[in-house]
Amino acid sequence: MHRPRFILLAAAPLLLGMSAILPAVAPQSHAAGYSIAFLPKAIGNPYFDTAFNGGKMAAASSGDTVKQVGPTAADASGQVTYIKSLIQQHVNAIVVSADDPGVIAPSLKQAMSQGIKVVSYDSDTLPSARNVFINQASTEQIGRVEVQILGRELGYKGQIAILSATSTATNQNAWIGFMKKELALPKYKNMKLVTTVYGNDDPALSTTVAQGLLTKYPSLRGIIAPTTVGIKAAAQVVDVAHKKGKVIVTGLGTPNDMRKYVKNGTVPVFALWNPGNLGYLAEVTAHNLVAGTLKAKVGASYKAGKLGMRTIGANRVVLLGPPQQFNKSNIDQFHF
Ligand code: RAM
Repeated sequence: MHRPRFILLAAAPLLLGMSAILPAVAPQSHAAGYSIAFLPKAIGNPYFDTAFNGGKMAAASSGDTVKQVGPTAADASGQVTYIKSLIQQHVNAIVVSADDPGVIAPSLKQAMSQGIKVVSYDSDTLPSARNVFINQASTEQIGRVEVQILGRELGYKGQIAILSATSTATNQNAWIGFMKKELALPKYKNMKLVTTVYGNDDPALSTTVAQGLLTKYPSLRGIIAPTTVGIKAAAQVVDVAHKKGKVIVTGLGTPNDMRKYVKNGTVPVFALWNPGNLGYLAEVTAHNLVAGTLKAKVGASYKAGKLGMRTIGANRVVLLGPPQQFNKSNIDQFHF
């Protein structure tokens, strides 16, 4: 017990002497490193890995420690188990994409009651169960744009289907709601939505349900898959079935997954945002909430590093930006 104190005292003059030649160290910068956990819908989904890479980039400049944990299948009860364990680990913030808005809400509220900041990203939970939601783009725009793309490609005629993720996903369900509103406009009167099927963001199941669509609806002209996993499976199935051009696939995909299908015409146009920037913005927001430099209040503004100033909007939602459309002429500019 006494020994270390003696060593410290004995070393003090030496340390004091050294301080003159050492660069000034700001202890606050070390203290500002927070532990922030990303909890995606499921791990093993390249979309969420890209988002997490953005989170890592933000953490590298703030000194935070980030990790990504989550269920292997997109399953809300699996997420609850992880939230409980993150509470026990006393992380400073949880960044979560909800598999179901309500199922994870009680455990997130428990986390918040213990001082953990909760930022939802990609797919929201109940607003009362998070401090801020980082929305990738306007929900209405994302939903409508996918129908607009397919309408243009099909000359506003024919049977179409939706291949979604899980039936409880907040984001997909909200987008599908706006797809239906768009489809109700007079210009789509000859386009008929025949069914919505769910591939649960699982590549094998998404492939099976995409195959099922082609068998069950031989006159099908288009598939909208508002999920990066679903659109990849649908494109593959249509391509293998030699239905390119007969069945148009669109929705939300990553340029790396879609490049081949855009070039061969199976997916002439699709949309997305920059998932890396989404993760970056979520990390910066979580950091500022933990640091107290941002209050989770409508109208509060903060510096979001390379993304510039951001303001918390209605319902405590922060918007990343407009969705991007990708086609043959621009896809080679994107690599994620
Ligand atoms: C899948 C997930 C995610 C969604 C993207 C478009 O990877 O369902 O929640 O935002 O697709």
